[in-house]
Amino acid sequence: MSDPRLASLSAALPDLRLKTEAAELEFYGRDWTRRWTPAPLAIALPGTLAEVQAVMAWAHANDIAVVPSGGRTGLSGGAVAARGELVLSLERMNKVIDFDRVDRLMTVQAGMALEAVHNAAAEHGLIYPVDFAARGSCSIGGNIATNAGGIRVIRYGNTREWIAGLTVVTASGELLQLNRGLVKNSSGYDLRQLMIASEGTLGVIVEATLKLTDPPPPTNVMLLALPSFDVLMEVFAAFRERLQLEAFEFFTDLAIKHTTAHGAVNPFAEVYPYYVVTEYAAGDEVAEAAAMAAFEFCAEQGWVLDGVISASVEQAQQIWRLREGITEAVARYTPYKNDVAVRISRMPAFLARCQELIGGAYPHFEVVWFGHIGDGNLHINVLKPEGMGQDEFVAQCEQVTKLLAQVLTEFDGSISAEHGIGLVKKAYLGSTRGAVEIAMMQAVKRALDPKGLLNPGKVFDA
Ligand code: 2HG
Ligand code: ZN
Repeated sequence: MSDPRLASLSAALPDLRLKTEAAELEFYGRDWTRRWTPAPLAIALPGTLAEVQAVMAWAHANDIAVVPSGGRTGLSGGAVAARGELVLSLERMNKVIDFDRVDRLMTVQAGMALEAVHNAAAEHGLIYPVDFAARGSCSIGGNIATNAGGIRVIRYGNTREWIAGLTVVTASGELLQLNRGLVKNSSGYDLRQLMIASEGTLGVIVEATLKLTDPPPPTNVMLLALPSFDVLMEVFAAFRERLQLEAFEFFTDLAIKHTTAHGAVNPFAEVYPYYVVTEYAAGDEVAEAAAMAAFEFCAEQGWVLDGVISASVEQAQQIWRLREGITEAVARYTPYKNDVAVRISRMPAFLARCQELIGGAYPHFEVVWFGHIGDGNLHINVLKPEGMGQDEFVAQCEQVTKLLAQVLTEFDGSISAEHGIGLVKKAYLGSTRGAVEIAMMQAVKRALDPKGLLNPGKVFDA
């Protein structure tokens, strides 16, 4: 055992799985940001709720900081352990605990992968509708800790909407049962909602009771080619007026260049400047006709240049790969990411300002634009040029993010739409939240974690 402090943990919990090998510390100490050098004290992998409580009680008694850990697919450094923290991985706690057909609720352990949650819901003929590309690797606990969004928010909302109850272990190892699956509960503060998006700074989410719903009617996927950024919101409005949208996503020619280089197939013979992937209910002739009408209307206006409708599930998946594959396709350029949001109605003006700012600031960098345009959520990935040092690159990008943060304040937007603040956006929290609000959040943190041991330094410095 490398660190003498761990001896007392092993003595107290002889059955606890603990990892201390260098490769394991490296693996569990980082997330997808790859910006910080992992340096955890050790990795604890509890198998039961009681073990999680005991680990937290031990950490509390010994003043050891703890980083709760799921699939570590986060993009904001929220799950990074670079300062000698104990990583508390929930990966072994990955089972369905309960399903109730009348309540339409499924209780799962936090370490379950999102895709496994989807599959478990499907076994009961229902869906858990939150979905995004990292579904195979991310964990439901991490989704809740960041209030994950994704590609179906336009139809179903964020993770927050789908959580009917949480079991949480506090900083000192006590157990909280929050909301217990109730639909109605006006009995004071909703601590369940406080835990959602708290990024592991207020408690360790160990179990979650998820709401399930009916599967959507059959859907089709349409890929559209657009001539310019300016018509994007017009196309969105035209489609939303005529169709029940399940998703409405946008990306650029640069994005498609990278995803096709990574194995995705572009069904168009030409390369166009902008693209939309939309999925919509298409169960009958009326819906099919509405989809065609939306397309033809946009084509007549000159807002779309070309389009393809999926004719099979495989083709729908192929189209989705063009959008969902972007993060993976650009990962080798260690992108600097911004994940910003404004009200949907302000999107056109905001996009114009962003294009002006980003286009002017990075003429020497490749910038990949994409996002959940129907949610007012834009992803901006600046790709690190080959040969440029990581620190120099990040320093240049941070200068522009400062300006972007000012624009966001002007637009009443958010510096993080769905990825969280973590370490990456900590310096910009003030662009989105007022000073009084941040002081109150810090007070909440102190009340729930007086020793400041839960994921310290993430979101803000307490
Ligand atoms: C997505 O929408 C994810 O695909 C990742 O939120 C975004 O890589 C990104 O910047
Ligand atoms: Zn996204």
